[in-house]
Amino acid sequence: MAYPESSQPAASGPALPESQPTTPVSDEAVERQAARRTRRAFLVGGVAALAGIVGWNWLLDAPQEDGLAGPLRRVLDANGRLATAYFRNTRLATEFPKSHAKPLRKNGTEGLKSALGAVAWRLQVQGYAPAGTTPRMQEFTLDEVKALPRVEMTTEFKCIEGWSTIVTWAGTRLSDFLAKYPLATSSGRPVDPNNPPTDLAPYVSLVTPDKEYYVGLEIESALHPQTLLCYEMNGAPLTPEHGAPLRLVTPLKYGIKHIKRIGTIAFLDQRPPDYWAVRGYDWHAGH
Ligand SMILES: Nc1nc2c(c(=O)[nH]1)N[C@H]1C(S)=C(S)[C@@H](COP(=O)(O)O)O[C@H]1N2
Ligand SMILES: [Mo]
Repeated sequence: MAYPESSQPAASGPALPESQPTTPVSDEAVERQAARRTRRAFLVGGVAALAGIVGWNWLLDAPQEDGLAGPLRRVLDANGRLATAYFRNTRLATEFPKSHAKPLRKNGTEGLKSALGAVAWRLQVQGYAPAGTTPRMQEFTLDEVKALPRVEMTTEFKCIEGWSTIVTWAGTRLSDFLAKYPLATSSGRPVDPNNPPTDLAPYVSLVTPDKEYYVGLEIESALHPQTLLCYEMNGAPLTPEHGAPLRLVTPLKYGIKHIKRIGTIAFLDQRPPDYWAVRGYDWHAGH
């Protein structure tokens, strides 16, 4: 199949994603918009400066800790702990207006070839266990996953073959799932940067029910706020080809990591095998 937006044949190995052509806009329209933006920036900037002066005086009046105003010190400490613990090299993927979403092509059928009994399907989760102990196993129905907070996001899905599509996804954050069901820690406590670092599993493995497709993630990616256990695409329930009943969506990574039809999730102390990494692609597959 030839895809017009890709200059690389699909079989030629990893291709860099290309920027997609956007709707052409006249110079005049661009200038009008720029002028509006500048006016708004002045206004927003002025309000921010005022808030800054008021806030700054409040901060300077507060008692000092470590040569820094107390409230500032505490915020920096808390954020610093979280950031250094989990989001050292992280950013957020750009989100788009929902109206930009387009149908996503079907790509990749490993692990989807056998019939899936919708009634029999359960998400199996293997908890993180200290070495030499038997891990906890817990089963979840789709309804239990759907009972968690629903998050919707419109992000760009990028396949390593060189094409991309903006898609609206809905599901639950893997981090929210783990807040309710604390299976990523050996203590069974929710993820918390104040816990000893060894309490948290460094890796996650996701495998289809038939074990034909499998993905490995670092825990930082699994806990990222845009990493979803996803059950809806472009406003409709996921179809089997797109990974029903549950797939992974993690928009800072290429499509190869967005495993469709998740059967088992396991929290591990070793980097798990990954379908495309064992075939020569980068294990992290970030972009
Ligand atoms: N189970 C499973 N998940 C998979 C694949 C696969 O072959 N099997 N292919 C991956 C690749 S390479 C891509 S680009 C996306 C495509 O998702 P889509 O079919 O919903 O577009 O699924 C990913 N997840
Ligand atoms: Mo892909």
